[in-house]
Amino acid sequence: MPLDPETFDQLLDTVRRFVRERLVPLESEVAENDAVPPQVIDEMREMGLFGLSIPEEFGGIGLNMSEEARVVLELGWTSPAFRSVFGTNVGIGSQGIMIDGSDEQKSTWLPRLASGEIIASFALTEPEAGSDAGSLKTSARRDGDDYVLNGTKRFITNAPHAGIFTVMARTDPDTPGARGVSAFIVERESPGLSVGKHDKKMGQQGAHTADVIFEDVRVPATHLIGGVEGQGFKTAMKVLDRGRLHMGAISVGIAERLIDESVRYASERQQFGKPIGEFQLVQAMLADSRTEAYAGQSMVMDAARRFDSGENIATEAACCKYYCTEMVGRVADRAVQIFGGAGYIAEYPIERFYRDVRLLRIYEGTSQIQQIVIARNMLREAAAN
Ligand code: COS
Repeated sequence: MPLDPETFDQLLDTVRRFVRERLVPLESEVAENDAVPPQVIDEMREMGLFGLSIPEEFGGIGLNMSEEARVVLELGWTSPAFRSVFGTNVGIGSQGIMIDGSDEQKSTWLPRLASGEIIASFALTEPEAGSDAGSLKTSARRDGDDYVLNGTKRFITNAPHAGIFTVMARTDPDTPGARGVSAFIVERESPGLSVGKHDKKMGQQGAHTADVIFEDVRVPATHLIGGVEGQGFKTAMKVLDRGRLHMGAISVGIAERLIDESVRYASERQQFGKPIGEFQLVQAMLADSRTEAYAGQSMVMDAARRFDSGENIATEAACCKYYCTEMVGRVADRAVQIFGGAGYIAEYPIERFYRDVRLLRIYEGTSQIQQIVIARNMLREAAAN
């Protein structure tokens, strides 16, 4: 259910002001300390940001995908580390429960995720199973009323802060590939579950990833998402379809910030006796960035509208993720070029964003995986007709 336009505009305005007035001034501090201040996280809770996509009946704001995309475009104006604080609750951490969870699973967990009381992480990737997610090895062996989980998950966003994990594990050791995989809700406090030290990364300081290790972790059978074995890979793919659209939106948002920075710098910086923005070679870079960001935004909003009308958007979501994350990489590269030497030093935000956006082309499916998804779907459709 979409919000009434007035309420939605108010939300958008509140988020825009919070991002620009509260978060932007904290960017360097967050990058330096590799942490978002707890007080800011409390403010995010109060604003309802953890529950943006969770339906109102479970205590969230219940935005549809088009509305969520517009909010995410605003969030892109600042360091992606801020969005990561609540991003997994809005997206990949909660959506497995939302899409395929039982009524009881929804009413148990969604209100706590919507309020930000607990954080949810999505645990798919393993040391040996990245792009080939269907080959995952973490096992879930049925034992009475429980499953017993063993294995290691890698690069799990928000793992150090998570209260629950959506874990994809193999319930059927005799079925290789996607069909033997099931999805579980696993509580952080479960005996045998440990979280590794958080990884040192190229960028996105303040957002944390870590290994999650399962050693004979007993999970009640009631925590099997949807109560059906063998559906976990499909759940993960559906979660990622939505997540990839969200990634497209965040990329466009960051591109807008970088364009704003680039235009301001090009207007102020003088060389050869005039602002560098008066030189056509600089203008060409600005124009390319504006054109590409506009194309990205149009794609994201179109795919979001189709999603809201019930269409299968697996192809469109992959197109958005692929195009927009590559696009913001080019926009960031041009921003460094326009800033020249200043684009390379840490006093300006450009080099930080340049490093931050590099991850977007990798997580939630690399660009190459998106290409495969798009082309496979095209060929399947052609074969079906
Ligand atoms: N929605 C619903 N079901 C889907 C789906 C989707 N978007 N995509 C695939 N499926 C289903 C398929 O229909 C198939 O079902 P059947 O067995 O009933 O036919 C099943 O899932 C397996 O699909 P597929 O055969 O395409 O699986 P593959 O092992 O070939 O893998 C890719 C497909 C490569 C696309 C998948 O592994 C992937 O997305 N990898 C990247 C993972 C990723 O994004 N990781 C990032 C970490 S998470 S932040």
